[in-house]
Amino acid sequence: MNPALHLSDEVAEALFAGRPVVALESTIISHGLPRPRNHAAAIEFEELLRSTGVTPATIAVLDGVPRIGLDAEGVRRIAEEDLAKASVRDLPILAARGASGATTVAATAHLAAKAGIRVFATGGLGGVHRGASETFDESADLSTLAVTPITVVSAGVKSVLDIAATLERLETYSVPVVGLGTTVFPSFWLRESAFTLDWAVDTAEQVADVMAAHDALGHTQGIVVANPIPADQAWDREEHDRVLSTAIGEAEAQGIRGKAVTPFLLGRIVELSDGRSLEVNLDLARNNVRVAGRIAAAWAARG
Ligand code: PSU
Ligand code: MN
Repeated sequence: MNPALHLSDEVAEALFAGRPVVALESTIISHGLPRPRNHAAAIEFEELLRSTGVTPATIAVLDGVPRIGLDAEGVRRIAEEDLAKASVRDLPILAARGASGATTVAATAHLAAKAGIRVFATGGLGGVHRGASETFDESADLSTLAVTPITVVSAGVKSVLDIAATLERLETYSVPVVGLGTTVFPSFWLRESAFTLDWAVDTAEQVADVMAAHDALGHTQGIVVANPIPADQAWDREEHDRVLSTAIGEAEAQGIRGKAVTPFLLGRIVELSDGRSLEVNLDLARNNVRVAGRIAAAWAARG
């Protein structure tokens, strides 16, 4: 085991015994959901997994130590403290300085894979931002998935991003993208985007089949499972379109740049929708956590 990582006893025992484990990120808690709902959500995501016999591994860097699996105090800290938003490149700096950070999809995937975890649940992936041909603003989530063997369950990407460019990048990086029960790529709060996928799978077992074949071929990229929110939980499309265009306009007008863009938009969208987008965000995240638990169980069952 990598000595730079700290695994909780719960996670270490589950991995050692070959029981299912699902990684959970901390940026969604620290920077993606408002307080105090974020703390309740972090606890709930973990309990959703434990209640089905799957071990949750919430990941964050606390006082310089990359932690794979947090205790209750660690979960409280990612929800209540003003932590840095940490991508892969920040990990050595946090470690050297004894600092703390909430890990993005990229940093969570990187640390989870180093710990031997194969399945990860998040809300939405980061991707290529609108205007990226000028700003070069493309999430390290994509370049990290190019080199990190982990299966990430997400509800696609938000339409605040350039979805077409994001899917092109995943193709360039040879990251398989499979829709769960659909060949329409979802756009986070909505079940659909304007973009289709080449492949759909119907069950967690079929995702595990893809993972096994990926390994057998010697592939070391990540795999993206695009899991649309159930229809009765999706956001109203008209309100969605209206709120997003307002939030994107504000970000541009205020000159929000770089890693501040995603948290700014997420926060404004919750405010502009009177919290409706938040309920949808929580529902899709719960749904991803449950699906990831089933995939981890199917994977563990193969020994
Ligand atoms: N998308 C969401 N919710 C989130 C994020 C993305 O719908 O909370 C977070 C994730 O942690 C993701 C990060 O890894 O934002 C991407 O940020 P950036 O675009 O700065 O790479
Ligand atoms: Mn960025």
